[in-house]
Amino acid sequence: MWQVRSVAGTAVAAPAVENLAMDNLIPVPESVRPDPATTFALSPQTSIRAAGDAAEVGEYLAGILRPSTGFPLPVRDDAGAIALEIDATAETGPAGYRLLVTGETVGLRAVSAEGLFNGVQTLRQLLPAAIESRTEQPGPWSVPGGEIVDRPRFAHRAAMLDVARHFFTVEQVKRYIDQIVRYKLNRLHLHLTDDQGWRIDIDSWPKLTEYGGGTEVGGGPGGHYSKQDYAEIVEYAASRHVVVIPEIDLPGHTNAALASYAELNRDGVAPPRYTGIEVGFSSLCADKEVTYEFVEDVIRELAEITPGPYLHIGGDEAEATSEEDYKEFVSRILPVVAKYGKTAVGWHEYAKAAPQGEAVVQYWGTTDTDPLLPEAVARGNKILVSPANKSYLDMKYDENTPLGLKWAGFIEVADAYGWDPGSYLRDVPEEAILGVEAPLWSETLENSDHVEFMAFPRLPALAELAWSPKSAQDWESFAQRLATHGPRLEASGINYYRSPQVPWNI
Ligand code: TNX
Repeated sequence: MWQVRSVAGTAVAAPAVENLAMDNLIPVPESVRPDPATTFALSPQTSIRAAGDAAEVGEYLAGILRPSTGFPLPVRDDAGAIALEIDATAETGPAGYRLLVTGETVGLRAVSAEGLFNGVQTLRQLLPAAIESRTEQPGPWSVPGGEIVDRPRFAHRAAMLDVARHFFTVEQVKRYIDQIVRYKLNRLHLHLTDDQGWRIDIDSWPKLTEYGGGTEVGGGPGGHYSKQDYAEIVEYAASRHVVVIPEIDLPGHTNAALASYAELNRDGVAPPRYTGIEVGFSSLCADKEVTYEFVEDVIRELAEITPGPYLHIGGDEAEATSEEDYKEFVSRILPVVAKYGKTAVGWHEYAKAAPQGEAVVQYWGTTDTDPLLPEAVARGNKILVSPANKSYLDMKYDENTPLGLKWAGFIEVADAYGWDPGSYLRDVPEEAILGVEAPLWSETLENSDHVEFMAFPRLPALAELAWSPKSAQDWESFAQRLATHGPRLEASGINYYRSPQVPWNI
């Protein structure tokens, strides 16, 4: 990577040429106009100018740049060669940005702090990979000259983490948030409950976590978030312009709740806790009033601690619920979600209960059509696409992948990249697509190393589908650009799969 060049007797490390180009960005920007004759260099004297709402983004940027450069990089409101400016006339849309790199300055403009934050993710990718190191590195710290104007194709660019099958701590979730934002994702869906564990405190039903949270797949100790832990995740996510979407999976996937409260069961007998990986065997009772008292308490308490607009009510694989009960149950809880001020999100089966208006239908099927979808679109629902055979980060890459499942097929990097979220669903027009999600189920995943191995590098592939204009998407180009992210991921300490489809330069 590093060539050592001797200047007047001193050894100076110079970055390899690929770092001095604007063409290795992921997601690829809407427009790039390189100025190859020009380079900006960070120096010990560089300041960051960022005032008002831009200041927090300025501090975030400084936090990335200080450890590896060893430069002080003060954030000031009056002067600085790197300038972050909120400018209502920037014409970059709500989340886009304009980045101009000259010999003397780096100027970033956006209409919002969110836009600046996205621009900062671009700027860090323009610096040498070693910028990601948390220890001081030699530099030099050059940024290639030119101009980038960029904005997202889809407003909703999500990752999902299943903290129910295996529990992940607050620190592990924060780590994942920091990783997904590098690729400009802006939603984190937390799958908080399932057969194997209930992970969020509900004060009015304390045994859910006391007992129902005390195990996980394989019989480990599990764990759960206090409301304060959850608030900490939500706040951390917000500081990185990520909205948390909490999911309580209903009426199936509820063994942890049923095991915690006998009265929720049809026969009044609590089943044992479950640590296997089968699905579709548990159900709340649609014909018991206590079910609705329980669900309302859960939704109310969760809505109270969730500032974001969405509440995900699951609805998938309710194989132990009759069709009639399923529709009755979902129809009764949808108004409860609305009562507590939230927009419902559900796995696509819940569309059987005809949610109205802006409700979000999350498609996880393995084909490009489902009769529920055009009906949902006709009602005005928004469709979130996460086809299991394209976007499921828990599917194995190939038959040799040591982690993951394979029920939806193997998903190599080119498969994750090779579809178009806007036109993939046959009977859904692009205007009805809210965005893209990359779910990561954790039946086989026990730690951050595992999470990262499955997410990287497929998450960057899906992020490009969600952010970049269709016209700029191209597998050959993506694979070349991704290759340059190997050293970047390594410098960041992110584990990843060395896919043979990518010409890694490591
Ligand atoms: C299906 S996809 C599930 C999850 C599993 C996952 C494993 C969906 C909505 N439900 O319960 O964890 O497959 O890939």
